[in-house]
Amino acid sequence: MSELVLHYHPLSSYCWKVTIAIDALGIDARKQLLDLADSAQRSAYYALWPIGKMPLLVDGGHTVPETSIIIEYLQRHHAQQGVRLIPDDFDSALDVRLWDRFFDQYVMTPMQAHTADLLKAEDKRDPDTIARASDLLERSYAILERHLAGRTWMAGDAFSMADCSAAPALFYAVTYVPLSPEHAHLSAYLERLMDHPAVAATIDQSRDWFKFYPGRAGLSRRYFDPAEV
Ligand SMILES: N[C@@H](CCC(=O)N[C@@H](CS)C(=O)NCC(=O)O)C(=O)O
Repeated sequence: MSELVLHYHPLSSYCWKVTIAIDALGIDARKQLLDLADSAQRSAYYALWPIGKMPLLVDGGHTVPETSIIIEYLQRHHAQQGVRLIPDDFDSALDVRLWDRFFDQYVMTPMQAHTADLLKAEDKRDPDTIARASDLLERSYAILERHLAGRTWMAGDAFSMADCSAAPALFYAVTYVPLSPEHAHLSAYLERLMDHPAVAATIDQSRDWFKFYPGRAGLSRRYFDPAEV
């Protein structure tokens, strides 16, 4: 069988979504560190996937972009027998895809807007963009809080692709817009996610990189202590 390679970066939230899925599906894949700031790596990567977003899965001669598609592909072609992140039942699968999309569109995107703003020179930062991003995060948290009452995972009874998206999206989002006491269900869910073995393994592999995360001031001391840098 050809080698599976995932082009990734240990700080990238979308890469976490896939590394969590790889682990949960019991798949062996080589993780190839991608540094888009390096011009040679960047042009080689753009030759593979001209959109230039990571991660990217390469399976022999076949390249698979876009995290949700990568996870569907991995489940179909490489997962351990019987292990599922997207259920076989159509309506249950649709629910997983809905919440996966929710996290990508309404949590990851505003969270990334915060990171992108911090990467700009101070005089180029845009408070209006940040206010809009924070407002969207607050509204998403309120929807999630209602949805999670009485639930363990986002969709159905089992850990799914929706939870793979939720873990990195929420991990980083709360560094910019923290949860408050009114988010009791969401806070408990975030703790459950952090305790899931596949999530914990991905976070552990990224710990040494947190000192480079632009929003590190908001990271819990469980993950990053500025005094140790
Ligand atoms: N829709 C894409 C989003 C991927 C994405 O936004 N990746 C970020 C890293 S978390 C990226 O590649 N950023 C680098 C860039 O935009 O140059 C997916 O699901 O794969």
